[in-house]
Parts: sequence; structure tokens; C-alpha cells
Amino acid sequence: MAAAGNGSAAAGGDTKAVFAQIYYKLKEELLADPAFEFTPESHQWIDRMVDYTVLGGKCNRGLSVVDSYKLLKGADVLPEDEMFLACTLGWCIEWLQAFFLVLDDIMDDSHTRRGQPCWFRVPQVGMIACNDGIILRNHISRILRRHFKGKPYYADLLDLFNEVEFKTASGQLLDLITTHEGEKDLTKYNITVHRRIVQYKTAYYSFYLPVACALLLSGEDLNNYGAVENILVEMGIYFQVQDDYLDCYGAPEFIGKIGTDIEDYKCSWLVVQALKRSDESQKKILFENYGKKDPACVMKVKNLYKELNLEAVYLEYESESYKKLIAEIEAQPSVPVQNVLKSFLHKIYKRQK
Ligand code: GPP
Ligand code: MG
Ligand code: MG
Ligand code: MG
Repeated sequence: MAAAGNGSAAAGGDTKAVFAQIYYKLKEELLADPAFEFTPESHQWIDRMVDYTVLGGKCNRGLSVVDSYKLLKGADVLPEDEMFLACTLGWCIEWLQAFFLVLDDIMDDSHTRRGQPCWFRVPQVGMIACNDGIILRNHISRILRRHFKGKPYYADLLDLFNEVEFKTASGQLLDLITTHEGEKDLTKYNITVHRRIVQYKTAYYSFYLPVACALLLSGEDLNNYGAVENILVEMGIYFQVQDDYLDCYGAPEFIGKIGTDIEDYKCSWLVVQALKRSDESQKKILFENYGKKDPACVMKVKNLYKELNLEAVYLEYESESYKKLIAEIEAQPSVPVQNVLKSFLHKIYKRQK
């Protein structure tokens, strides 16, 4: 595979392979960063930490930058320098995701991620993972500085990452304070509360950010894409409902993580639906068992979900969301933009992990 910058083209079907290759170049640059004099131990730590936390996911967000950029340009093949920049922005989102997940797993007291122990659970890592999260965040700024400083859209790019990070952290705050120990009160959980949490904690960074990166790379002004942002936010909410569903119904071997939402007293889409459909005696089961670590309590909640047939409620929600999103997408005036949005939607519709 050719390196970036010599003007040759990267073939369309090769996107994943080119994308994967660029990771190693970016990591190498970070490990040779002249702003820090690495000791052998710190060099080795960062090398291992970045491999452990950034790799191993589906790379949907990162690859979507490249796919979206190609669709906006109407080109199946990109000049090598453009391919490199699109992949680099894609990796910045993967780095952002790694930063969020390292910290989220500590906060959610999770055990596994991407089929292996969460980074903070690795022996000798522990709370060093907090600092690793900060380093991952700073890697993004350093990647952007190295490859985008001087571009006309550099300031907009930095602003975009900052804004999206702020929104995500604010969503995470909502997620965390609704589950506060000592203030456990299921009556405050409803679809409006759920929507607000997931819009902020997931939708902006997972859906709006990749497309916004592709738009900036294409020289577009994001102020003209408010309607596109709204559709992507809706798609992101749908995506987090899927995440909430898979937390309970996904096979851990397949989704790479063991669900903790019931134990963690999360305002999950499932508990919101259960509350809405429960009679008094069923509500009592929820009030007594939701948010407890005891596996017997978790089982009682899961049995109630089954009794309420939440799997069918979810299937109905999925097809309704799909129909609504397709209609909104088809009302968009630009065909390339429609293609970007449809391609994103088809990547997640009926996903199993
Ligand atoms: C997903 O929530 C949300 C995030 C990963 C954002 C975290 C934001 C921070 C500022 C740390 P989740 O807990 O449902 O995800 P998962 O199910 O993958 O643990
Ligand atoms: Mg969380
Ligand atoms: Mg979590
Ligand atoms: Mg989850």
C-alpha cells in the first residue's frame, strides 16, 4: 500500500485497508512528538495504551468520514492526499471515542469492552487510565495541528471537536446525575429525559461529527447544514436506543461488552418502555429490583421485560424510526447529501452489535 502524499489514487474498495494503514503512521508521529522527550517506558506505555484503546472497534465513525467525503464529492476514488486527510479526520474521531470509552467504563464500572477487559481493569493500569484518557484527547489536537494547521478550515475543525466534546460531556453528566446514589427515583424516568441524555452523550460525536468533518474537508460552511445536523441527531438517538437494547439482549461474545445498565440504574430506553407499560404490581418489581448489583434482581427485571414483550416494542420502534428517517432524508434538496445520510443509516439499521 502506498503512503500518502505522492498524488496517486487509492481504490474505492480499498478504503478499510488504507484507513487501517494510516493509524500506524499517526501513532508513529505521536510517538516521535518533539514536544515530549519519551523515556523508553513512557514510549512503550503510550504505544500499548493507544493500540489497546483505539483499535478493536468497528471504526464505523471513522470510516464514515471517508465514505461521506467520497459521496459529497461524487467520487469513488480519491487523490491520495485527500484520502489521507479524510482518514486522518476519521482516526481523530476514533481517538475521541477511545478517550470517551476509557473514562465511561470507569464511570459505569464496566468489565469488558471490545471483547477484552476495560483498559482500567488491566493489571497495573487502574486509575492511570484517567490520565490516559486525557492523553488520548490531547493526541487529537496534536494530530489536527500537524496535518491541518494552515488549512482555511483549521479553526472550524478545532471548534467542531471542542463543541462536540462539550456536548458529549454534558450528556454524560445528565446520564450520571440521573443515576445518582441516594436519589434513586424511577418515577423521574421517561422518554423526554432519555432523549435528552442520549442526544447529548451519543448523537453529536457519533453521527454529526463524522459528516461535519467531511463537510469541512469539502470546503462547506457548517452553518448551512442545520437540517442535516437535525437528521443526524435523530439517527444518533436511534443508535443509542439500539445500544440500550443490546445492553440487555445482545450476546456479550458478540457485542464485546457485558451490559451494566440494569445494575447501574441507567435511564435506558428499555426501562422507560417498561415503566410506561407496567401495571402497579409490575412497577413494584421494577422499583424493588432496578439498580441492584444482585444477579437475582437483574434477572427479575429481565423477566419483566420479557413479560412486557419489549423485544417486539423495540422491533416496532426500529422500523418506525427507519421509515421516519428515510422520509426526512428524501426531503433533503441535495442528492449527494441524501446519499451520505442514507449510507450512514444503512450502516446501523438492524445492527446486532
Ligand atoms: C455511551 O454511553 C456514551 C459515551 C461513551 C460517552 C461518554 C462520554 C464521556 C465524556 C466520558 P454508554 O455508557 O451506554 O456506552 P457503552 O454501552 O458502550 O458503555
Ligand atoms: Mg455510560
Ligand atoms: Mg458505558
Ligand atoms: Mg450502553
